[in-house]
Amino acid sequence: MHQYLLLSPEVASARAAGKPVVALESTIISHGMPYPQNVQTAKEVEQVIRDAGAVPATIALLDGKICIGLSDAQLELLGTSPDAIKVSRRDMAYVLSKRLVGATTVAATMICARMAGISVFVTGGIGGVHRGAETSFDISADLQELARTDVAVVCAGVKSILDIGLTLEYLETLGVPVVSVGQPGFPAFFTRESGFKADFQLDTPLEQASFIHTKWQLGLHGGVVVANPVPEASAMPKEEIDRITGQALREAGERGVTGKAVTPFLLARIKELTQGRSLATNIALVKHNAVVGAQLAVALHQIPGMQPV
Ligand code: PSU
Ligand code: MN
Repeated sequence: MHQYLLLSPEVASARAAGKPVVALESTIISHGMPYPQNVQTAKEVEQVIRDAGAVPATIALLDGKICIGLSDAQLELLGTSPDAIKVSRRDMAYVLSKRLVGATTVAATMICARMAGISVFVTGGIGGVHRGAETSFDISADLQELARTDVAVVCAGVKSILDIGLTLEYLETLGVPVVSVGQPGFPAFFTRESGFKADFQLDTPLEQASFIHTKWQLGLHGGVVVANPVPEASAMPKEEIDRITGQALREAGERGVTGKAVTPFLLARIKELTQGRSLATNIALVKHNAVVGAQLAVALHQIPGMQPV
């Protein structure tokens, strides 16, 4: 075990018993949703994973340690602390060496999950290529991480705050496969269709597990995007979300929001402009992803040679 890792009692006993574990990120708690829904959702998502036969491990950086699995008090701290730092790959050493409160993004959560031998990670949406990236150079470090770190990331696609077409092009260049679940189309987070197709449709956990195992057996390092569309009943109307996304993007430009503040700003504005309805969609899709991720972890776990090292 790496000296920086600290496993919660639940995760430690899951590992000792050889049970499948699913990683969860903490930026979604600190910077992705408002309090108290953030903490409540985090707990509910963990329970969905338990009910589906796996063990949840929410990841954060606390007191100089990479915490794999968090207590209720630690979830509360992340959900309420204005000082929680959004941590991507470049921020990890700073936050750990300074013993600050760090909420991990998709990129940082992948790194930590890999260190702990966890192969499946569930979130809402991944970062990507921002609109206007040709001048801003704003491309999420999540994409580079997917290129190099061996973790399957279950998400509901990417939000249309991003340039979805360019995000998929970038993933293709990096050799990251994009798999869709239940439909050929790549989902757009709040809505089920982005207008783009995923690379491969794999509907069952067994097919997904076999694909991922084969990739890694081939020595093809890096992640896989498992894109699971929001349930029909929870999806937002496309015209509404497009209009509101446009407004949030204009405001970010007018206020000069840049760097790591861009994504949290857009998420918060979309929530305000939809009077919280986007939050309900967000919560529903993360829970749905938790089911798919837990089933995938169970299936992967049954493949010989896939047990955590
Ligand atoms: N997209 C969402 N919700 C989120 C995020 C992205 O729909 O909470 C968070 C994730 O933690 C993701 C991060 O890894 O934002 C990407 O930030 P950036 O664009 O600054 O790389
Ligand atoms: Mn960015």
